Amino acid sequence: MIDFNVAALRRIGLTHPIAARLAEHGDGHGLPARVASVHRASLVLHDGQREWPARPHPGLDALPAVGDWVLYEDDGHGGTCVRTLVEPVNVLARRGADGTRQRLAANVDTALLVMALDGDFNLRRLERYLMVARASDVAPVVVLTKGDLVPDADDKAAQVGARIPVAVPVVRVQATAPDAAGLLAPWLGAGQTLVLLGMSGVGKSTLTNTLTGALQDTGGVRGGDDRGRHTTTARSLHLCPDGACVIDTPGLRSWQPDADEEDVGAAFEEIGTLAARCRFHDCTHTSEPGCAVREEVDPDRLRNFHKLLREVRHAEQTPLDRIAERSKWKVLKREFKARTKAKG
Ligand SMILES: Nc1nc2c(ncn2[C@@H]2O[C@H](COP(=O)(O)OP(=O)(O)OP(=O)(O)O)[C@@H](O)[C@H]2O)c(=O)[nH]1
Ligand SMILES: [Mg+2]
Ligand SMILES: [Zn+2]
Repeated sequence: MIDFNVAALRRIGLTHPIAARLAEHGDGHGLPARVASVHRASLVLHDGQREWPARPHPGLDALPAVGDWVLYEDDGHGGTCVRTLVEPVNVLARRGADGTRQRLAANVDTALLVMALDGDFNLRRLERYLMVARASDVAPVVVLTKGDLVPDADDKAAQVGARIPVAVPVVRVQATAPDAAGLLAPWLGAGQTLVLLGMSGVGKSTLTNTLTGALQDTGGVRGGDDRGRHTTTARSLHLCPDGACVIDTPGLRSWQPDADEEDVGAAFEEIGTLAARCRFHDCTHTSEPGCAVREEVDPDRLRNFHKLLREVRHAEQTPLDRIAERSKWKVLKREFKARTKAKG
C-alpha cells in the first residue's frame, strides 16, 4: 500500500472516498498529490506541504483537471511525471464545439455560481449553470456580487429567489468585503473543495482573494459594457485559513453543458412534477390545452427548459449520428427539390 501523509493531504482536501482509492493503488508506484493548477499541458501539483510543476505522462487517458488526485513519480531528469489519474468522485465538464468533453475541475463539493447584479445579470445563464452543477453531482450555491454598484440589487436578488428552486441557497456578497467569508462559512469547512464559476468580471478572483488571502490578479472592467477582460487565464486551487480549498476559474465564454435529458429534468424538477397534472399525458407544454406546466411555470424559465433540452439532445448524438442525420437531410432536400421541379 502507498505510504502517505494523511494530515498534509487533508489540508488540500483529501476525503474518505479518495483516500480509499489511493489505497487501492497498492503497487507502490507513485506518490499522491492534488492538481493545483493546469496551464495548457503542464500541471502544478500540491501535496499539502509544497507546490511544484509536473508534466502529465502521454499515456494518460485524460489530461488531469484542477482538483484531480494523481500519483506522481520522478521522471529521471530531475522533474516530476504524472502517470496515474485517480478516479475522481465527480468532474465538472463541458463540451467543446466538436463534441469533445473538456474536464474543468474535479473532486468538488460545492460550486459557487457567481453572478453579478449589474449588467452580467442573466437568469437563463444561471439556470444553465445550475443544470451543469446538477449533472456533475456538485451542490450549487448562487453567489450574487456587485450589489453595491446598482440601485436595483434587491429587486434582482428577489427575481433570482423567485426563479430558481427553493432548495438552492442564494448568498449576496460584496466580493471585496471581508465579511464574504462569514456569509459563505457553511460551505467553507475544513476539507471542503469549492469551485467558482461564472462569467468574466463577476468577481471570482476577487472573492478567491478575500476567502483565501491569495494575491491573484483581478481585472478592471472594460468601460462601456459590464463584460470582464478575462483576467484569469488558468484554473487554480487555493487554501483558506480554515481548511477549505477554493478553485478559481477563468470566466467561461460559452458553456455547452456535458449533460443529458435526465439532468435537464432534474434541474427543472417542478416541471416534471406539474406535468402529471397536464390534460394530455404526452403534453409538451407548448400549446396543448389544459397544460398545468404553462399555468404555473415562469414562461421564460419554460422556454429555457425547452432550449436546454434541445441542446443536450443535439449534443448527445455522437458525431456518427450527426453525419447520418445530415445525409438524411440531404436526401430529403434532394427529394424536395426534385418534387418542386416536377411540379413547376
Ligand atoms: N464594487 C464591487 N466590485 C467588485 C465586486 N466583485 C468584483 N468587483 C470588481 O470587479 C472587477 C473584476 O473582478 P475579478 O475578480 O477580476 O473578476 P473575475 O470573475 O475573476 O474575472 P475573470 O478572471 O476575467 O473571469 C475587479 O475590479 C473587482 O474589484 C463587488 O462585489 N463589488
Ligand atoms: Mg479571475
Ligand atoms: Zn403540459
